[in-house]
Amino acid sequence: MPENPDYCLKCIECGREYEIEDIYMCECGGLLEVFIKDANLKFKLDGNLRGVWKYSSLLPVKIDPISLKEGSTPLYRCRRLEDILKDRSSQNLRVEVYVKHEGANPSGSFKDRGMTVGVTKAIELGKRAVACASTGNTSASMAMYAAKAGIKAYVLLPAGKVALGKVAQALMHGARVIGIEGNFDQALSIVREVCRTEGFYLLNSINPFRLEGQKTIAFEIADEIGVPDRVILPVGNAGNISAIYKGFRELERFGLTSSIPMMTGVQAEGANPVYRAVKNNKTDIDPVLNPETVATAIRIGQPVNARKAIRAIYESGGVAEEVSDREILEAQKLLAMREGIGVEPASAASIAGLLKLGEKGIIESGERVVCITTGHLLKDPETVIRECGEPIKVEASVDAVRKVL
Ligand code: AN7
Repeated sequence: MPENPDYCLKCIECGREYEIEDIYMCECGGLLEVFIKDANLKFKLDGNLRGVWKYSSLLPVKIDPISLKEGSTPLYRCRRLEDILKDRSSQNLRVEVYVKHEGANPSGSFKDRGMTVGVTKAIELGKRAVACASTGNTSASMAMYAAKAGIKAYVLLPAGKVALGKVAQALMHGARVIGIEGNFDQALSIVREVCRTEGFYLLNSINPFRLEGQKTIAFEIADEIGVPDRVILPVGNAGNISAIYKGFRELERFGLTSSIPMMTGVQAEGANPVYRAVKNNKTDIDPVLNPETVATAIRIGQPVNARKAIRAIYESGGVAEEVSDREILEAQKLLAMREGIGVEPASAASIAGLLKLGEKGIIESGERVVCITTGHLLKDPETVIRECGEPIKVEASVDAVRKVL
């Protein structure tokens, strides 16, 4: 049995606390988060990663988890990236760079950390079906955990705008997959209403329990190398940056660490509401009505967790950055070819952001930086073929092959 903490749901706007768990928003309209009131910590930050449930004494569930052994992802020191940063900067920039590769999770993205907690909560609350809108990875992960739990899964996708690998996963794991003629933001607003009328459990990142699983990214980083100076990650619906920040805050609150990294969010130029809000010193976003980017995972114009994310950035002294599709695709290639780490375009936004912030002098010498690569290369094979071209084809002879070596 998990050693569950004493917790409640708390509104980030008005501070109201709820003991009931089957809600997604405060009555005032504010976002909720799980507030861990007290915990009896049964784990140590000893470098021994054993997955999400190592940290069960800070995870708000009361039953045995629905788990596929998520988490415990590799953290790579990337010395070639360090050299590239130095070469591109004007002032001999010396930065320690790590990549935490969340593509190594069971479904190939960080969403599994959230879904193991979210689907467990669905079972705990007696739900028979879960649902989400998705740019792809959430649906793949939710379908997989719903299959493991033996409950139904309903998925709404922006038709024609989801990478092939993700659709394949949602279908094969048995979700009911519905494409809508609209974007992610519209799909989310529809699925919220459908969940209300049908009694499905909503597993988008507006669900505060899902983010609790994702905060274990912070726990694992601190477990392995201590608290870094900066964490850089792609921002779409803005749940993950909020979750990781919360994770670091909890470690500090419970006396396990004594600092917080600068939370650094990277968006695509065509889907950049959080970047624009931070640039203009605002606490809320103006939606982007027609978001567009090659990084379809983060093709989101109205992130529901924007207010949490913007707080995370301000309170931690971090920044937001935007990168072009070209910068994203170049960073994807660089990481694959120079470090041997294969990621999908959205994940490469974190690397593109690292390089850009290094060149601008915002990242300083001496910093220890962790970039989160959120999803695996195989999620989006079509973009890879468009970038790299088809393999060379020759007749079946040694001569023909030798000619093209
Ligand atoms: C690879 O699957 O929103 O800022 O519906 O798949 O927490 O939303 C995916 C998001 C980054 C952004 N990288 O994370 C979905 C979905 C990858 C992603 C993000 C997503 P959030």
